[in-house]
Amino acid sequence: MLHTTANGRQHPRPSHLGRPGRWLRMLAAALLALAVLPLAQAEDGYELWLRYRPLEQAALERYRPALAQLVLPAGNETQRATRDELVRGLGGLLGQAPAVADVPSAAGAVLVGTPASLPRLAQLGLDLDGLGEEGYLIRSLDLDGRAATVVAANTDLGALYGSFHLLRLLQARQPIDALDLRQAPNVKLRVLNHWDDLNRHVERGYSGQSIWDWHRLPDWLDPRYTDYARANASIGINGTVVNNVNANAQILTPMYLDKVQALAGVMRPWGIKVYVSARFSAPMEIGGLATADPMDPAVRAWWRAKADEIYARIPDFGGFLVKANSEGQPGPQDFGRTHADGANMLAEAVAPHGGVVMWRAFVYSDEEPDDRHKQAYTEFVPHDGEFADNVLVQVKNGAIDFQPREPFHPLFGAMPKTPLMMEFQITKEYLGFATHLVYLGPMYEEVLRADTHVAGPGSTVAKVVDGSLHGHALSGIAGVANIGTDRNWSGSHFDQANWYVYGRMAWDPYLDARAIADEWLRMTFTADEAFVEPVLDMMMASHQAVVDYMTPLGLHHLMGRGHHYGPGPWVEGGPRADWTSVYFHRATRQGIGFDRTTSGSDAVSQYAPPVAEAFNDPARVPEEFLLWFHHRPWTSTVASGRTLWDELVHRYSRGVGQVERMQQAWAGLRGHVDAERHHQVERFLAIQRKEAQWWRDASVAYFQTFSGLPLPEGEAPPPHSLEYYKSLEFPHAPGDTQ
Ligand code: GCW
Repeated sequence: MLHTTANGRQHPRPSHLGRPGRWLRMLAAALLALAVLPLAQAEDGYELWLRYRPLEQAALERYRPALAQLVLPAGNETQRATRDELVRGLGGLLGQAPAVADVPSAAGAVLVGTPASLPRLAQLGLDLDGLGEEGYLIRSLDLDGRAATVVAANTDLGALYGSFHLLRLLQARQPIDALDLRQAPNVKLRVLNHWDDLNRHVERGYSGQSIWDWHRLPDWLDPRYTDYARANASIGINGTVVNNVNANAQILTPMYLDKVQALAGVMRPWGIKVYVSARFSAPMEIGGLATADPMDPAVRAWWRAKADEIYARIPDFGGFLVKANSEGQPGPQDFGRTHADGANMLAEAVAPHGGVVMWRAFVYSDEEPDDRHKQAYTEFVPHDGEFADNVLVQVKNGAIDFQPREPFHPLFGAMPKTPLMMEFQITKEYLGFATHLVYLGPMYEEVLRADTHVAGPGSTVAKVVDGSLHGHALSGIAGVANIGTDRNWSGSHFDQANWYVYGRMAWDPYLDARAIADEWLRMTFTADEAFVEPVLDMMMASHQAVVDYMTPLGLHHLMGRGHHYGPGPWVEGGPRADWTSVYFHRATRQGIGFDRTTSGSDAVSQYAPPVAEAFNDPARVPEEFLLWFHHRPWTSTVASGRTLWDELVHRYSRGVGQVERMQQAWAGLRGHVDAERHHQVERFLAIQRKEAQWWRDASVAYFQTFSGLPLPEGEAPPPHSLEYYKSLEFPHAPGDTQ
């Protein structure tokens, strides 16, 4: 007798399950479970971490008696979404849909709601203080002599988040008989930024087209929107900016606002607010005004009227995200005004409605000869204290641009009077697109845990971002989405983990990247330890691997021009120096690296003294940032005892070697996971292996023309000439700007 397990393999069925009555009940339960699983069963990744496949027998026996009955209200959309998710989730995981009742009447009742929505909860005297509008508690307790579980919150949204947490516990096979959990998010705005154009092109998108089907909106609401909202709610994301920061003003026209309104309607039950990227010159482009000067009364009135128009349609509209005076985008400086002037004008328009403005600090100017690393700090710090209360300044994790590894941005901690949002990139523009297996959890963790020292030791970036360091009630994190129309949403199965870890760390920036990967693997693939452990190791080592084979030892910005695909350390010339590679690596016959010390560009001095001193000293700078801050001789010695040149080559090869190890580990896992996903990951790892080698070979060939040194012993020479690597062109690489 065979049955199919969560991962699609077949196993002999234990004989004690063979009684006919039980068989029929199980069959009926399975059919019911199928009925509540509207998503496709193919293992194409569509279901993300919400797969809800039946658990193995031991888990079923533990969980079923404890989760026999659902007691929850269904009086509004969020409550119904919660009920449907629990019925779907428990039905799928337990192989039988739980009974739904108005009052607890059996052992194993699960009460879900708020004191207002579920009177029985109000009688329990639960302490909901401190859970705020989004927090929840999950507790095992005795209810009239019967074991029960409560998921309680102050709001329906809190109860929804708690329900997802309960499902996650089952997916991770955690014990649920003595629960006493309290959770509330540390960060208020947990937002995805879609760099999606209105023609469905996604800037730096590697997973198909934009999921927003603008042409068919508002009349056709693709069911994918609901699944998107579910997935985001499951990890606590509560906002989405639907269009590219390189914004088209048309998003603010009535025709598009109709569409945004329709999307907001889908998102609302799941606690997700909709925001749009606003083009600063919109009053001129779609408003017929002669200027967009933020001090011009007509311009201010235009934005106020625009905000009123939006809020009349979308009362819970989140607000605006703005990229201004950056990479050619219009902004207040075009009119002789400051970033604060521009942000405050928009803030004034949305403030009466409770909206916010997320104003990006990703600015640098080609008229400014100073080190690009320094420019955002130089431009923004003088305006600390000038921004309106509902403005957040959104800062990329590092000072250059989402490079494989960057030291934390010196703005974190340097604007104590302004809430600073973190902007992470989830899409892997500089980390191998969607084909390279790179788990970003360790990278996010490294930045969030970095100590700015601005208010003494322990002043971590996480504390700046969650507002606790400088006492801000408003706080936020943004992640540039990796979501598109690909069936698996993110372009590859493992890139789903980056969406997941982003959401989990946005909720709690103190979480551990490994623990999150562990839960994600169990939810997404299988809880089979023989699978989880080796894959966890692969994921945790993957970020260092990509840093090694692309930009070791603090090198940065060495990718192909424009599309950013593949190596391009030779890139030079063109419209601006800081769009080239040679600007950043500064290789000469003598050495390599960007001197940002006090005797160089002095970017180090933008950090608090203890950090600045360490970064400034070649003996104390963390080795991963050596060439970020220092120009070093090829023959200088590094920690390993090797020369810099030898170490560089060693690291390039080490990165390639790590990808080979990932390939081997994955090949050994065939049979532990469905063939469909196993195959795609296997093929993608082969692409990664090939491209890692290409990065290594091209970089070594190029830098050797400077060092003039032989390759260390045992290192294979690049198989092609440097000219060959330079000649490669990729005119249709995905995700390029349009
Ligand atoms: O990383 C760079 C990208 C641009 C992007 C820009 C930004 C949206 O190459 O495509 O533009 O950053 O963050 O504004």
